[in-house]
Amino acid sequence: MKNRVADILKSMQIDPGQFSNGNFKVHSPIDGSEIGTVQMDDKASVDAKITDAQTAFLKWRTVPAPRRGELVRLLGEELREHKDALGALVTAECGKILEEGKGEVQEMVDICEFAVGISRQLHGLTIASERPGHHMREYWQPLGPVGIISAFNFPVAVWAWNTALALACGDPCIWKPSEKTPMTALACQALMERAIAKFGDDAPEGLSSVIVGLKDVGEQMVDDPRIALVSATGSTRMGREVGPRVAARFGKCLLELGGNNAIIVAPSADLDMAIPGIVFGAVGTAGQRCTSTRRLIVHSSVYDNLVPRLKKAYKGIRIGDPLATGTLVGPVIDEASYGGMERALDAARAEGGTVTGGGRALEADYPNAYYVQPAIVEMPSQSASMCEETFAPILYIVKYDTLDEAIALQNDVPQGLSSSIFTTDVREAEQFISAGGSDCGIANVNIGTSGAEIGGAFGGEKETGGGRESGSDAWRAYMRRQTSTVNYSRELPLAQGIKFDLD
Ligand code: UN1
Repeated sequence: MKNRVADILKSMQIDPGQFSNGNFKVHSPIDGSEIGTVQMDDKASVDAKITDAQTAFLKWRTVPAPRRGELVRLLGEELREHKDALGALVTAECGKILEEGKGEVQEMVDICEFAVGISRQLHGLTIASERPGHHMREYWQPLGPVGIISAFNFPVAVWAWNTALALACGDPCIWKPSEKTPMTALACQALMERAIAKFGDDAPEGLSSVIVGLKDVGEQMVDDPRIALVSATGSTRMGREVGPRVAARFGKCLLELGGNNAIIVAPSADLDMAIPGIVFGAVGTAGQRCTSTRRLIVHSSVYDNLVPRLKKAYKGIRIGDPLATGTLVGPVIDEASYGGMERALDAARAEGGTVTGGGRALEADYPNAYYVQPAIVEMPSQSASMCEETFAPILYIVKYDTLDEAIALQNDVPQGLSSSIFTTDVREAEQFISAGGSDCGIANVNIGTSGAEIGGAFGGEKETGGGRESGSDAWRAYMRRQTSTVNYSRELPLAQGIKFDLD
């Protein structure tokens, strides 16, 4: 695997030698082998990077936004050029199949293009003033350095969603990637540096940097008051630590945490569409997307038709080397993740569930990697273990009789990221996306829960953390709102009609 990774790096004109003298080993989940080493940051180097970002901010905020967008355009070009190689590096480091690795890089290209447009649209409002001869306006100003914390499962796209918008908005970025995927992060930084070199002098030193390390360097970034916004993607447990720490210093936080996403399959559902949608949602990325389908809420009239067809589809899923063509499910990230899956399946059994699948796969071929058989778990009712997010390919199935009951089940978990319904009944579809319907940030009809496009705002409610990234007006999180009232008259009337006469 090491040689393969070296070839991938070389094809991006990145010297593999830079991954040979570090003090931290990186392993591929594909076969568990070491693929390189990286140098960890320490307290002093993290501090220096934050200082540089703060200095960079003072300059970058004055560069006109459409010019800032030009840097993002150049980054997008680099990513487009190296899509296949970066996609393969993502696969080698996090184990998702190559199609999904490349798809992730495509998402990066898409957000760059979106952010270039946004760089000409950082618009505020004009607001009617109650005072004669006054104008009231709202401006959006650059915020300050943005700290990005990302997870192993989307090792590069999450950075791009944040960085593309943050740079267009006038904010330098410091990225703390997962310690499981530092090489893809450093490769992205190399592409960013190339884009900066092409862009020219307006880009100050320290505009984009990566900090490599464990929890301590992340905490240092989270606690530093110079980091204006902490955008953190990962588990709810991580968010529970990060959120209050940032709040304690009145910093801003954008949280993208756990999901526990359900698909409702209604009596009128087109099962030929629903089945591939469910399978991709549940086993894609080996169940390690925050948008993965974890629960299936099936109308009792279609249950006996759908579930056997699903089990048959699961039997045909090709598990194996995610770099090989035709593989649909690669390994889970590590042993702990496999253990978590097994524990969740045991808990489901104890709660009366019937498990089909599960267990380790390909152990003889890959003794040091963790391939698993995706599992379907038929549950008598929505139990406690179904309310937890296990980052593995487990799909729990429960029955329902009325749509109200299905929506209540869908909403009755602590997380609120993504949801969907398969129905051909317009009344049901509209009810699902009404005020009394799904309580999630994403509510889809006749597509699965995962695979959101970048044009929409991405994120969710409740324990998902409430943040929104990517499209729509998510750019506003990276800016500070400024209300400005200008008096162009020769009088000084006070608001609320207050008289304050000096004689
Ligand atoms: C994540 O799993 O962290 O909707 C993000 C999707 C992707 C993003 C997932 N566009 O599945």
